[in-house]
Order: sequence, then structure tokens, then C-alpha cells
Amino acid sequence: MTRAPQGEKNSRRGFDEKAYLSSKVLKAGEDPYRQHAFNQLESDKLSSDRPIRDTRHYRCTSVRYDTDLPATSLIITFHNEARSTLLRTVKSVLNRTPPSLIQEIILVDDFSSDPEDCQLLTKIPKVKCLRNTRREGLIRSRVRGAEVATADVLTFLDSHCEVNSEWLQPMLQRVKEDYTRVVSPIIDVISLDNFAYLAASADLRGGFDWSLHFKWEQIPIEQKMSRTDPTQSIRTPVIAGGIFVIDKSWFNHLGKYDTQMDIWGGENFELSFRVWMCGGSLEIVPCSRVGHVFRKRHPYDFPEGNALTYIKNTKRTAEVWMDEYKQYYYEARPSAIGKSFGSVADRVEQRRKLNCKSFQWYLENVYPELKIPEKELIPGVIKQGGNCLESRAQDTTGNTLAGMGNCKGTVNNPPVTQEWVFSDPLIRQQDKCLSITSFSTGSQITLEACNQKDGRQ
Ligand SMILES: [Mn+2]
Repeated sequence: MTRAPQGEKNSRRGFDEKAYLSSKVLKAGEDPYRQHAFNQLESDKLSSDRPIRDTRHYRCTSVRYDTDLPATSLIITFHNEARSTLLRTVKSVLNRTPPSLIQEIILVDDFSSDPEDCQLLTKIPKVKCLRNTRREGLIRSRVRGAEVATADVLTFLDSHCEVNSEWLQPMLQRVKEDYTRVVSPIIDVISLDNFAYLAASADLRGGFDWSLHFKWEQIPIEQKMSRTDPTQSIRTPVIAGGIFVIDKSWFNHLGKYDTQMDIWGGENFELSFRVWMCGGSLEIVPCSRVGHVFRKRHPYDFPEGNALTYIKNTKRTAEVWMDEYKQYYYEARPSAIGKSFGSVADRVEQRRKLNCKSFQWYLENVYPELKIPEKELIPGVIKQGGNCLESRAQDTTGNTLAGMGNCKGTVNNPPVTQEWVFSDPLIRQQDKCLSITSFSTGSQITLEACNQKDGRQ
């Protein structure tokens, strides 16, 4: 029996961190923001297993999770990520996750300039590497990772993250209890300038406007008031998209992703609408914290340009999922009108087969806070013969009455007392609306502060 020399064994199997990092340091005088749109110098300075503050609510530390949580396949896609940042992402996962919960870490290298960025990391246990032979973008890369994943649960992670204490258990617990839940952590901020790890607010959820621009927003006040347990999940209309956990069979059942979307952007809306409208739910699990470097620009090229790609991806989303409400998307983003976006026939067919609910249902039940834009209102007169509807001076009881009087001025230029705006279902004069005083015949008509919910108006 001969023993393999120790050194040889290490160089064959072990991961040489020093060599991996030192071959990609910045040149003297090079702009540290140029390649990655964050300060690479600061990232390079930090150790791959630096400690970070536990940013959870203190009550999270006493929550107990099932001992038989399912293992997950982690999927991390990247294109020319800084080595120190990518390595810290991977090591934070390995250091802060019970080994039994990690089936594998699948790195999908989306055609980075140097194949070794990914390949060398496979010397770390559990790390696998898939390399695209051309630039595919985040969406097709994730689908490729999901297709080789061997665990029953998928965890998508960005390539410039650091996961925090017990980050995975609370999310796996929620998915284990109900496989139709798609869950996200609270995403803490890693400063793009100095890589400080900063706690994000725990009162935020994902929202958007009609142009399909994502924004963090305060959870509605009624929901906030009724929250007594800070460890409880927060329902969210959309997820930011970079970091989430989903049951693999549910991901497949729902149609994975729209693989005709390119590079980056919009896929989080498409996935979010699909999950909600086809019978699932989206939530943010506040006891799970993951730090992420938020950048101000994309450090990589979009082959068809950043704006055009975003339009194509969001337009596909609007065309497949937003029904008649897509008109508000086009009003908010007129540059999308007439732009080519490929065929969505198979995605429409997928929606039909899954028997998904309407976008109106989504608006009423998931995101009632997204208001329908008000139409431009055209004022005019309300005539009967030579008489016009008009508001009168306040009476002795303080009511402003409405009645008919001789039309004054001209049709195009009536006095303010005879000018009305029909804003369905209300009839308005400035901030007052026509209202009956009671639901009986002969009720007086008054002008009262407009209130959509008041059935007398
Ligand atoms: Mn990112």
C-alpha cells in the first residue's frame, strides 16, 4: 500500500483559492468600477468567508424549522462576474447552510470571457459548472440550470450575493408546507462602493407601475397594522426576481420561463403574474436574509441594446398576461408600440392549458393598490332645452344644491357653475360631485366631496 503524496493530492482535488483570485486582480490605476459596475478593489480586499451581521428580527432566532426539510439545487447564473464576488457568494452558501440542505450548486456560466472563472470552482465540493457556448442571457441560463438540477426544490441566486444566518430554512419550510408558494428572502444591501453589508427594511414588498418598472413599496397600511408576528411571511404582488425558491415540479408545471426573453429584465413580472394567476402565491419570508450588490448600471452589453431588450421582454409579458389592461402598459410605454417581440403563441397556449385566472382577477385580489390611470377628462355642460345643470350658492344649512337654470356663456365656455366633468361613475364640478341626499323620489341633489364608494353619488 502506498499513500499518495499529500501535496499532489491537494493540487489534484483541492481548490486553490489564492491562485484563483490572484490571477484576476486589478491593474494599477485601473478604474475599479469599469468591469463590474461595483468597486472590485473593495471586493477583492475582503475574505471569501468574511463575517456579516445577522440582520434578522431577533424573534427569528427562536423559530424552529422541520428537521426533514427538502434539499435544494442552487442555480447561480453569471456573465463575467468578479471572481472574488462570485467565490464569496458560493462560500457564504456553503458556510451558512446545513450541508444536508444543499444537493448541489449549479453555476451557469453564460459565455464569460474566461471559462476558468467557473471551471476552477468545481474543485469545491458540490459545485458544478455549465457553460453556454454563446450568450443566452439570464432566462435561458436559468432554465438550463433547472433542467439538470437533481433536487426537488430549486433556489435561484444572483452571483454577487452573501447569504445570512439560517437563510434557507425559513424559505424551504414555506415551500414544503405548500409547494405552490414561491418565496423570496428580504434582500439586504451590499454597498457597491465599499461592500458594507446593510440591513434592508422589513416592511417592503415588490410592486410596479404600468410601464412594468419594478419598485420596492411599503406594504399597505391595513396589512402592516394587522401584522403582529414579525416572522410572518409578506404576500407580494411581484418578486424582484434575482433570489427565490420554487418547487421544481411546480416550476415545470407552470412552464419554467419564457425562453424567448433575452439577457435580462421583465422575466420577474412574467413569472409573478403566472404564479398568482395560475393558482400559486408569492411571498417574502422576513426571517430569510440575503445580501445583494445593487448596481446603478448593467456592466455587460445587451446585443440588441438595453432598452430594446427590456421592451421586448415586458411586451411579451403584457401580450400574454395582461388582457385588455395591456393598453395601460402601452400608454405608459409608448415606445413599445410597434416593436417586434416574436411569437407568444405557445405562451398563450400554456396559459390556456393551465386555466389561469384573468389579469382583472389579479388586480382585484393581489394588487388592488395599482390604480387604473384616469382618462383625460373633458368638461362640458349638461343641457335640457335651454336650461343647464348648475350648482347654486350654499343654502342656510350649508348644503350646495344643484338645479336647472338658464344656460349662460357659450357651450365651449360656460361659467364654472355650469361646467361638469363625467368621471365614471361620478359627475364632478372641481372636487365636488353630484349626490342625492336620500334614496327616495324627490330627493334633493347636492354637491358633496367626491367619494367613489358613496352610492349616493
Ligand atoms: Mn444582481
